[in-house]
Amino acid sequence: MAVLNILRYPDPRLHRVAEPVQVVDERIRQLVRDMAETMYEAPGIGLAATQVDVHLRVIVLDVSESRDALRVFINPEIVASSEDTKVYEEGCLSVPGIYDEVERPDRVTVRALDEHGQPFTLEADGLLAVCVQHEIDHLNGRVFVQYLSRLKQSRIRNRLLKAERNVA
Ligand code: GNR
Ligand code: NI
Repeated sequence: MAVLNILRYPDPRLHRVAEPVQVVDERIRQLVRDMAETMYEAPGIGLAATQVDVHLRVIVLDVSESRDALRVFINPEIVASSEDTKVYEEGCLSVPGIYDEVERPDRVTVRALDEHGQPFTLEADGLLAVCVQHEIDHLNGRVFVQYLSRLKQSRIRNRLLKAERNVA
């Protein structure tokens, strides 16, 4: 097991589009274990492989209070979205310290493979729906700040670049 390094905005690698997993093998299961350890240690409620500089379509997520309900999504696809939307104050492990409102479909149906390569379908609402959409965006190279105004994006970029200089 290993805690992996999480890329931080505005790292250009966060905008790479992840490739589908061809075979769910032991290598993928090891990646899932390392991603889960990284998410719990952070701590966060979700993590996309893109955030740890692995450009494969793999997500881990745990929105439970008790932190004992890991969900794994390989090659996830949103097959249905509700017309009605909800605004939620989002944060991101790749954009530390920044929280802002994002509007998304309130409910989504997701199809994916589990860590054994078995297909499943999940109907998500509430925080689970927010998180799974946020993570699938990462796999498509999209960070939540891209839903905000250009002015906010540029302020966030400058703030994080300055923070980076101060730790180096
Ligand atoms: O830990 C996280 N919390 C969170 C809160 C509101 C909306 C989305 C998220 S996901 C985030 C972890 C993360 O960055 N996943 O990509
Ligand atoms: Ni994120």
